Amino acid sequence: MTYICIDQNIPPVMKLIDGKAVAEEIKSLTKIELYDFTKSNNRTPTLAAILVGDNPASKAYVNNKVRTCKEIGFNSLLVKLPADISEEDLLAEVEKLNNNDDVDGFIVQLPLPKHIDEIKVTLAIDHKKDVDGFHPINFGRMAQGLPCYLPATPYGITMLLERYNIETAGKHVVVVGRSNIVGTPISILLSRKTKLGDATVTLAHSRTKNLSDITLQADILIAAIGIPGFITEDMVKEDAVVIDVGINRVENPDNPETNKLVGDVDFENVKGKCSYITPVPGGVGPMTVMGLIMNTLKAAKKEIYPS
Ligand code: L34
Repeated sequence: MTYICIDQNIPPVMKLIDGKAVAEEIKSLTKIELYDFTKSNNRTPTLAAILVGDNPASKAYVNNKVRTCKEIGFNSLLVKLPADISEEDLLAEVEKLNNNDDVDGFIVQLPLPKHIDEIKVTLAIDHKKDVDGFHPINFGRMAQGLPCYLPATPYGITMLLERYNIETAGKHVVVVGRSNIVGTPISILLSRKTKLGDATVTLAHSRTKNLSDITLQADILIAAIGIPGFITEDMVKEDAVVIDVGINRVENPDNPETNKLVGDVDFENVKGKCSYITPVPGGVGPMTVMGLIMNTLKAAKKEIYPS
């Protein structure tokens, strides 16, 4: 018998984390859950979204959310408001949704125009309908490991890690970026004493010194800074898992009339070095939408807040 000698020094095979495909799997499972829900409750879960102004990126994201609701069979309600709406009038729209019994959960798509205080608006949302998980009650409950709506992007990331059997316990996770909607919550979530946590987390940001010394220690590197191609090959440890949360619109060299979507990671050069990587588009983005959908189903079932 002859044996083929396998070169032990071949580079590791990078595996793509296919957020689009995982989102499709979850959609199928959600349809089954929805069937049971509508049969026993005689109603359909309803998600509402408030979209202020006409920021093209926000429009695209909200449209994805509305389209996904339709595909699954949820009701959706899109409230479009002009960019020059007053804060008072926007707060009145929030109040209407708080009081609308047909609406299980709703979101106010961010960013809002500069003249509106985002914190004030977030605080005005009934935390029981806050399927974005941005209200301090949900955020605080998340930090303490109590039942809550998890913010959609961190929720989506944990679903991807779970689906690809990527262990987090004892791993060093480095998060780059400390926003309220991604960097800060994902760093808390992954450090909690839970199945998808138990990691040692470093939260790095714009004031971090010697950033690459830190990112090079990451078993799992989460980039959420909003700067195209910021994470370069020399910042990534061999075999690391790379989660790219950035969605940046840059000019498309092939067609200057259109925009190209790129992440915070220099994908082409980093992909050969890591064990897993999420692409942009088709990585975290579709899972953010699924995080929101899962929260909406939880809201309809009154799973987090029974009364
Ligand atoms: N209130 N504001 C609120 N809730 C949120 O959860 C968000 N976010 C972020 C911006 N503001 C928000 C989103 O919805 C980012 N985000 C989001 C949602 C969906 C997608 C990306 C970001 C998405 O679907 N991305 C696709 C491509 C979309 C496109 O073609 O533009 C992807 O494949 O990455």
